[in-house]
Amino acid sequence: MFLAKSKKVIVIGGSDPSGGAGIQADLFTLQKIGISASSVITAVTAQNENKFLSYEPVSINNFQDQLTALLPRAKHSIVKIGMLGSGRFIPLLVSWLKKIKPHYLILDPVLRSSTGHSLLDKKGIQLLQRQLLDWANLVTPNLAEAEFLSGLKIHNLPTMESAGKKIAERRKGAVLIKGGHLKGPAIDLLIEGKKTFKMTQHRIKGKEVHGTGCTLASAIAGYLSLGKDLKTSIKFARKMVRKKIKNFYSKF
Ligand code: PXL
Repeated sequence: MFLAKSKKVIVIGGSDPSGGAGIQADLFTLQKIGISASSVITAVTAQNENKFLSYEPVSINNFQDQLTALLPRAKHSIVKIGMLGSGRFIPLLVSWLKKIKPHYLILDPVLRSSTGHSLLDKKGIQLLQRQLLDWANLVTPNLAEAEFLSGLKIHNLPTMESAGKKIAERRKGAVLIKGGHLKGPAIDLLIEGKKTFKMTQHRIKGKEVHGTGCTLASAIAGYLSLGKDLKTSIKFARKMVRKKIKNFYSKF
């Protein structure tokens, strides 16, 4: 693959020792697309697909140093943010974003693990909404995160679209709501300005697969860095998520 034209990708998030989610899943996904990305670790989690034991954010100095270490290569890169773990990182992250002026910023507003453990403190939830959300060219909430960001309850496709539009109204960037937790086919909605695009796939039956949100957002970053447009990048990224779910079930 000729990658000379690909833009640099930087992923920011938590470490997951099981490799299913977090930075490990991001780097694995990007490597599959042929991209060698850089990463900034926000927190070290101890978990697997069934159980969350604990997490510890890195120190504020270490977080700042990781960002500083990437400064020389970060200008105009594509940045994907996942688990932040602590609100204390957000002002530092915003100053860094102002310096590097990312070509594209994807924010996966991770609030909880698939096993239900909180992955962002209270201050972080506030700052994410107040300081970070407006910077993102694309935000990729799941239904629970979309309910939280919009303040609306989601029961079905029309309420999912209303929530997406409400999040989109407040900002310039696009919103991709992941509808995997609704019944029926797996539908995601991309809201760009006043337009909504519906993306549908047959549902693969079974329990939720850990880390699909990380794979989706990092694959979108990867395809964007290869010069694909947003809709094509999402389409290809959804295929990768489908493969991840199929591979997971084929192990049993
Ligand atoms: O899928 C969200 C997510 C992101 N990052 C880390 C996680 C999880 C979910 O468990 O553990 C590190």
